[in-house]
Amino acid sequence: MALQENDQRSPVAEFDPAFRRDVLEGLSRRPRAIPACWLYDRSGSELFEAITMLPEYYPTRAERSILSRAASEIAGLTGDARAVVEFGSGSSSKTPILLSAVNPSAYVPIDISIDFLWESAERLSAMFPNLPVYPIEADFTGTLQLPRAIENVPRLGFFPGSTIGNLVVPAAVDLLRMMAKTLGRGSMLLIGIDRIKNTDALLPAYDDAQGVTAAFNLNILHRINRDLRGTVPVDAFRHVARWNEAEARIEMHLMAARDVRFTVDGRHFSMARGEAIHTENSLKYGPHAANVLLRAGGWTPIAHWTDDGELFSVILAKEGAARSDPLVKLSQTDAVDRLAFRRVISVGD
Ligand code: AVI
Repeated sequence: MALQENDQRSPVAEFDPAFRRDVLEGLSRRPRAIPACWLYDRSGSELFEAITMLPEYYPTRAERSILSRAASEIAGLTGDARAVVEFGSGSSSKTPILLSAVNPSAYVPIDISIDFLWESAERLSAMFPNLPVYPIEADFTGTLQLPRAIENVPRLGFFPGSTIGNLVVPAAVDLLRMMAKTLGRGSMLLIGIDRIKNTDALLPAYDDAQGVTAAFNLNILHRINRDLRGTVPVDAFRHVARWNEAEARIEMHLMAARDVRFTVDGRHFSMARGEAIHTENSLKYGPHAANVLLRAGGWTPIAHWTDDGELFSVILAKEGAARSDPLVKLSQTDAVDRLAFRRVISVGD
C-alpha cells in the first residue's frame, strides 16, 4: 500500500465559526458578498464535480486535452523523479495524465475536503501502486509543511482547473508566492489558467441549461440555513452569472426575486427585490497577462500550451526570477504573512 498516513489529518468540524463570521459580515456590507470558499461543502463539491462534466463547461475538457497532448513535452522539461504536489486536489481527475508522464518519486495531494482527499488518494494509489502518496488535509492558501519524506526531492507543483482565477489579483499573487515558498528552490509549477474569450462561450459555462451551476450557487443559502440556523427563503433567490469586462471576470451573484426578510443565527436581514449577494469571481487571463501574473508571483514561465479552440492555457513555470533580467528583485516572503484570502476571494476590489 503506497498511501501514507501522516499526522496532518485532523477531525472535520461541521460547524465553522469562520463561516458564521464571513456570512454575517458579508450580508451586512454593501455590496453584499460571501467568500467563494464557502460554496464547497460536501454537496457544493459534488455539484462542482457535476459542473465539470457539463457540455457548456469547457475548461475541464480543454485542460484535459492540453495535458494529454503536452504530456511528453512536460515530462521532458520537468525531468524524472520530482515529487508532484497538487494544490486543492479535489477529485484529482486530471492527475493520472500528469503522473503517467512525469514518473514522479512521490505524490502529495493537498485539499481542505477530507472526503475528497482520501477518496482520490486511494484511487490514485491503486492506479500507481509503486508511488508513495502523502495526502495533506489543509487549506492550501495557508502556510504548509510538506512531508519529511520529500525533503530533499525536487518538487513539481500542480495547480489545474484555473482555481487561481477565483482569487482577485493581489490574492492570486500572494498565493503564487506562497507556493514558491512551500515548494522551494529549484521547484516548478504546472498551472491551468482559463483565457478571456467571447461571452457566447463564457456565459453558458457559468449558467448552464440544466441549472447545475444555479444549484451550486444556491447551495450556499441551503448551507447557511443548515449550519447557521438560517431562515433564508432560497426559492426567492435567482442565480445570476455576468461578465465584468473591466475586471475580465465572470461574477456569480444570488439575486432576490422579491423583497425578502430572514435571520441568520438570530440576526435580522432584509433585501429588496433586485438586490444581490456576490458569491464568486472567476478571472480570465490572456496569455500575456497570465505570464505577468506568474512573474509577479515569483515564477518564470518557460512553456505555454493551449487547446485547438485556444480556450485555456496550461503553463509550466520555474521558481524564481528570470536570470536574463538583472533588474528583477522579488521578495518571496513579504506578502506571505498578511494573507486574508477568505476576505479577498469574491469580495471584489
Ligand atoms: C473552481 N473554479 C475554477 C470554478 C470556475 O470556473 O471558476 C468554479 C465554478 N464556478 C461556477 N462554475 C465553476
